[in-house]
Amino acid sequence: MTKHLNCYKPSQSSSIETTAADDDCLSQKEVHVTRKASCSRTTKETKVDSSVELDGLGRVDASTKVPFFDHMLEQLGRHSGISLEICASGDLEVDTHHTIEDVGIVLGQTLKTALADKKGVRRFASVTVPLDEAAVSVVLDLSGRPYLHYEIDYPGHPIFGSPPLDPQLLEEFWRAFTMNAAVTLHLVKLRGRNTHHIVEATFKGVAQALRNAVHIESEVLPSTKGTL
Ligand SMILES: [Mn+2]
Repeated sequence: MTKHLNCYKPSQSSSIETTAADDDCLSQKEVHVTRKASCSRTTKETKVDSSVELDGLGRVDASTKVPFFDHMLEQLGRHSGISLEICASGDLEVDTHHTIEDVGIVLGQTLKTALADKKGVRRFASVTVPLDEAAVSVVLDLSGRPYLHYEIDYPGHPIFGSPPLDPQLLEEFWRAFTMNAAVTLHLVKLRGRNTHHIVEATFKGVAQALRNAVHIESEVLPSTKGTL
C-alpha cells in the first residue's frame, strides 16, 4: 500500500517590509512570520496536493474534478481570507468518497502545519451563516484536540453535478479536516430545505470561523496550558 504524506513549511525566517522612500517607516518595520504550508499525499486511491497561506487574500485554485466540491473550496478560501491551492486526482470511477475525504485529510494537515505554534491567534470563533432559507451555526476552537460535532441533515436530493456529490460525504470531509487540523468543530444546521444552500452555508460558516480564529491579535499563546 502506497501511502505518503509530506508537509512542508517555509522557514520561519521573518520577512521585513520596508519602505525605502520613507525613513520613518523603517523605524516601524513590520515583521511578518510566514504562515504558509504545503502538503502532498499519495495513496492508491488519490493524490492530493494542497497549499495554504493564512494571511493571503482568499485566492483559491481548486481542482478536484468534482465541480460542486471545487465551488465549496472556493467558498472556504474566499470567505476565510485564506489562500488555498488544492489539486486532487482520485478514483472518481468508484465514487467521489475517497477524493472528498482525502482532500479533508490533506487540507487539515496543511492548515495545522501553517498554524505552527499558534502564537497570538484569537483561537475561538462562533458564527452563524445564512444562505436564503438555510442557516448553519459553526463553533470552532484551534484547540489541538480533534473533535467534530456534526448535526447536519440533508433533506431532498443529492447534488446532481458531474460527477454528482452525495452530501453525506460532507460529514466525512469535515471529520477528516477536523482530525487532521486538530481543531474542535461543531456544525449545527439551524434550518434549511435546499441541500446546496445547507452545504454552502456550512462552508461559508467554517470560512468565517477560520477567519476569526486564525487572526493574530496578540503576542502570546492563548492557552493556560502553554501549548495548543
Ligand atoms: Mn452555490
